[in-house]
Amino acid sequence: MLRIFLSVFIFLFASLTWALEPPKGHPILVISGNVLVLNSEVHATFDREMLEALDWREVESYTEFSDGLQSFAGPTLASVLDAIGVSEGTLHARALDDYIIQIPVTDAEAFGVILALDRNGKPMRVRDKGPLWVIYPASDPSELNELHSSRMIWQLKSIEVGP
Ligand SMILES: Nc1nc2c(c(=O)[nH]1)N[C@H]1C(S)=C(S)[C@@H](COP(=O)(O)O)O[C@H]1N2
Ligand SMILES: [Mo]
Repeated sequence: MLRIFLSVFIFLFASLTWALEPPKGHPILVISGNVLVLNSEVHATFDREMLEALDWREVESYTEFSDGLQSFAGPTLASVLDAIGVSEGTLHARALDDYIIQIPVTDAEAFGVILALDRNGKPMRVRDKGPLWVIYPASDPSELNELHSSRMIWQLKSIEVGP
């Protein structure tokens, strides 16, 4: 009896911690495909407030595009994937300009990738490569490489999670 009670309790607790509320604000990022936790019929959609509640980091980084060290802030990609139960596979990331690039899920942890919303303390607008820019932090210009640069997709709007 106790065992049944305990498993019901654990199940309820697990489903509570895994629920994802639908966004109240303007949707910024839509993730679909092999996703365990959804907040609409087929997507996990995030607004800024939801992204702010994840593992928020501020990193000083060089990019191929910008001059000198820039400060970027946003949730780690790992925490976004964690929130929707994605632990393996490939992210097919798409930008507003329809640039598409594949990002292995393993990059999230391996390179401390963040989904930057702010640059130098300000939210990035679409004209500043926002609202989301995938950043592979590089504290020295010598750490920049063409593979990671090509995965640093700006104006990111959606991700399809595939095998
Ligand atoms: N949305 C979007 N992101 C993108 C690209 C693009 O064309 N569109 N180009 C990628 C490539 S191939 C590189 S090398 C880096 C840096 O490109 P840049 O030096 O032209 O800024 O951004 C990446 N992110
Ligand atoms: Mo590139």
